[in-house]
Amino acid sequence: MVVFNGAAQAGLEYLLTYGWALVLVASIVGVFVFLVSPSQEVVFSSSDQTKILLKSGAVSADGGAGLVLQNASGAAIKVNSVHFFGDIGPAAGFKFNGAAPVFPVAVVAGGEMRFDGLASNNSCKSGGSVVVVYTDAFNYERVAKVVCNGGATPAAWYMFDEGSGTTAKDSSGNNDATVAGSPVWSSDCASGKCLQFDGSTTNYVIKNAFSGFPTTEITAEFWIKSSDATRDGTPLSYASSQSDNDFLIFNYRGFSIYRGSSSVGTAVSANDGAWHHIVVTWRSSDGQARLYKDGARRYSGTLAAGTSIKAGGALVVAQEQDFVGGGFAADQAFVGYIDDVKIFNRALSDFEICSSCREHAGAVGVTCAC
Ligand SMILES: [Ca+2]
Ligand SMILES: [Ca+2]
Repeated sequence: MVVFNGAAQAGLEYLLTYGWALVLVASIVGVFVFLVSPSQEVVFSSSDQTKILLKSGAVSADGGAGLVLQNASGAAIKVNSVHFFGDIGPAAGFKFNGAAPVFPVAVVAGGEMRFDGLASNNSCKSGGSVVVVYTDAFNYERVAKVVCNGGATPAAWYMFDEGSGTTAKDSSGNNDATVAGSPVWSSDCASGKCLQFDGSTTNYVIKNAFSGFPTTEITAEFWIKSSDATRDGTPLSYASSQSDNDFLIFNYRGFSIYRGSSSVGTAVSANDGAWHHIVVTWRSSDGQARLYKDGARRYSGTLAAGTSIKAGGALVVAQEQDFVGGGFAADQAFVGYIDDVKIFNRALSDFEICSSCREHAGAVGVTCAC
């Protein structure tokens, strides 16, 4: 029961009677502020943020020739205006889908929005964002904001597209790794080539010592496919002189996240024989630990608040380390396929992780649940 005194009751009645007018005035003021202050940060409802997506990842949008967004709204839209924040652009000669933009520009469902001639070409990693104002299929004007991967410099990005050899190139340029043993280079992948592991302790990918491993905030993401029902398959382990489980994603039959001597169980599995996008984030400040599966946040808890991962350790893909760079056990080895492993120095947002899921979901028949 809520009891109002006379003044509050009068205020409530006033709000109920005239609230619509206040909302209208606030909306007009908001639109006006947006129009006159394009550099101002704008906050929009999350429902609209999934409609316009960075098409091919947060670092390189299309391989060096511009920035590509996608109309993921499920219907044709009309783009009324585009606003860039941060140092993205546009510069002289700015083009939208190959031509000088004359708004509104129609974009079919699933269609591309390709921006060329940007001031900081192809750099939707520089802390910027793109705001797209568009009219949807119901003739409503909507606003979608695409946040670039600001501040999240990848500490490593293994695409496993080499297809042969003993080097797994780090596309971020920091930590090329060694492919040990004889995992199979496969074409059944989320993107390009990937590696298939058979669960033997001699097959893995290692970077020892890893340069610049995140210490107080991290995102680890990868695509995996496994149908193994017997092992505590480990996609990723980082061991340091501080702990052999300094940062560990353990057991695809029911993932646990280890942070040194602490761990949490998520009860989320990924061994049903289908591809899955798995992302784990952790930050020291409040211990927030999250696990995402196929774009959806499936676990959120608290883990090792106030502690730090120790730099200078070893990152191993497909084995669980019991000392730095070794101590593998067959019953904890990964069986199956791994592709597109990324490590970031920041806990990525729900939106960024959703965008990352959609990057390769279509190729492997995954519907991102976000
Ligand atoms: Ca790949
Ligand atoms: Ca261990």
